[in-house]
Amino acid sequence: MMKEIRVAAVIPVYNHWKALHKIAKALESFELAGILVDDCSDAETKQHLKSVCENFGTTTLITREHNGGKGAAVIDGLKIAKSLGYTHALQIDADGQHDLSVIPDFLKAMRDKPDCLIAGVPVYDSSAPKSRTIGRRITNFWVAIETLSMDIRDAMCGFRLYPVDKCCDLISDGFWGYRMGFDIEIFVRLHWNGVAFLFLPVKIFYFKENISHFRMFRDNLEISKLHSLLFFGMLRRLAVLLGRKFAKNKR
Ligand SMILES: Nc1nc2c(ncn2[C@@H]2O[C@H](COP(=O)(O)OP(=O)(O)OP(=O)(O)O)[C@@H](O)[C@H]2O)c(=O)[nH]1
Ligand SMILES: [Mg+2]
Repeated sequence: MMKEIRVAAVIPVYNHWKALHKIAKALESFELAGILVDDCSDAETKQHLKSVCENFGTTTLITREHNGGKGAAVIDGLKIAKSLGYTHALQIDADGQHDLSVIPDFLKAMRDKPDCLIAGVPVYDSSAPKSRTIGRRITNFWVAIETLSMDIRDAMCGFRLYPVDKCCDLISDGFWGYRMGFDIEIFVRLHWNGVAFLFLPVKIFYFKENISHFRMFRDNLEISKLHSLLFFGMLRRLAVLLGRKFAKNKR
């Protein structure tokens, strides 16, 4: 018997509160539950998190005792989603940069292909900083090598709909990066495990008062280190990955 599909949004939160009400309202309008993971935010953000959860009964708040990074928070959210019986988790950034009107498109694609990872391809306007778009291209180049494929059109967009079980299988193995590298690493690892990807466009807004926690030096260093580990990870799996690639091309 097919498992009933249940979706929750998982939102890692670190000192981003301005868009929380708007996000919770959008989730409610799409009849989605929300799991907010507070990663040791400041008192002001905590106050807003509390008020959102009081106002939106479908929103659950998870509080981490130590700041672990975006990845650590998403992992906690995925574990909770599984324990609450959700089959799919929609990861959304808390800063309101994602265009949430695409949620129905993602849900439809997921219902058609429940084992697939449905991921966002960012659509930027002129407000996007050059450094971020260049960094993204470099990462996508490396991800193509690490997966020996062009299957992953974008590995950095934080808007994605995961099949929860497939992610939880990976979580028990541990990750190399728990901060900003996590979004990239989970994609490469899921691809190594044979998960199929489907990409849909998502508009990303860089509004003026946006607060970014992406630290140019620290996070780019983490991401560079991650790519070298993923590259050697690919070499260790080379025979399996090539075998799978040839079998796919033969079909
Ligand atoms: N849990 C947790 N979440 C974080 C941390 N840093 C950032 N986040 C969350 O991760 C998401 C993305 O963070 P941003 O700071 O916007 O980073 P970004 O979107 O990659 O960078 P920009 O494109 O510059 O906005 C948001 O939901 C943040 O609240 C952290 O240390 N812990
Ligand atoms: Mg952001």
